[in-house]
Amino acid sequence: MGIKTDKIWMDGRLVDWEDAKVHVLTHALHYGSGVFEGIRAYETAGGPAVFRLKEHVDRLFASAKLLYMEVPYTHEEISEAIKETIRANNLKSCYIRPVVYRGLGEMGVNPAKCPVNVFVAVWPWGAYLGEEALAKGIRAKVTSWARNYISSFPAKGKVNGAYVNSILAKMDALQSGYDEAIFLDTDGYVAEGSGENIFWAKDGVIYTTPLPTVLKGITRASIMELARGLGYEVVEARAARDELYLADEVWFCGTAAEITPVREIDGHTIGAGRRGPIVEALQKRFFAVVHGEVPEYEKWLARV
Ligand code: PPE
Repeated sequence: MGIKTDKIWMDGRLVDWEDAKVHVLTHALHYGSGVFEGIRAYETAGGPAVFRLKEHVDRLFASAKLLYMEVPYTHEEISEAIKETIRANNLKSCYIRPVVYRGLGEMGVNPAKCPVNVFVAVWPWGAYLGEEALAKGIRAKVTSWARNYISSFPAKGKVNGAYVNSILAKMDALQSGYDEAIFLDTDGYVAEGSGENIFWAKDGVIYTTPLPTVLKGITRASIMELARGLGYEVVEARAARDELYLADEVWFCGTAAEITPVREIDGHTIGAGRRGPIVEALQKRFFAVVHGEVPEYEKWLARV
């Protein structure tokens, strides 16, 4: 099992992986009342380094606030717990999953009597959509499920329960023979993937969808900054699906997916049908940064 490691941090201490258990009456298990993060640590010449740790921990606290949960630790304590868990598992690189959730107290939708619990798990996680996907691109489908309506879930929170929407879209795409889903929002505009933000390029300009309906992705923000640094114009634009069909390049990005080109959407070949030059340049820059090879972006790395 790829997710089996030695230790998981639970409510202030490291416990053996086998013992990291919760009661079946845990509130979050019934109602999805939790928030989470997905973070990566990469191997660098100076040992493992967590990519944009501060931004991820800040977003975890913002997500918790949106669910009226008070995290019983400081930002520094959570950051330290993350580093401690990586060290305890002796990993050179890994994916990191902190979860803040409503635990065991009372049943019923009202979570007020349930404690706020926290855990941090880490595991080695290779390319989210497959190693080949990074080089060759994937096939995506515009799913018939609309992205969570902004008045149904706070899009700026990474809320556990909201991911049922993503699960349905992902399964729809897979069952239709595609690799990943593209959500439209409830107005029919392109939103994001089941677990990624989306970008496209046309005539040398880079576009991504504006924030209100999508997760404020940390990879998204990083790509926007790196792309501008490489001299590209980056525009946030609402788009209908046909804009993607006619784009020169399309790609997904996220902590898990990193930068994954999309070579086909709904039977339409995108550009030349393979990884395009802009996404390749961005991948090159991104992977150099996360591996600590770009001194200017050392500021984005937290040594473990
Ligand atoms: N949109 C969604 C819906 C999303 O879940 C993610 C991350 C992003 C955009 C990109 O955000 P960021 O990681 O900050 O660049 N999805 C996480 C979970 C994936 C999973 O399958 O689990 C992730 O990439 O860690």
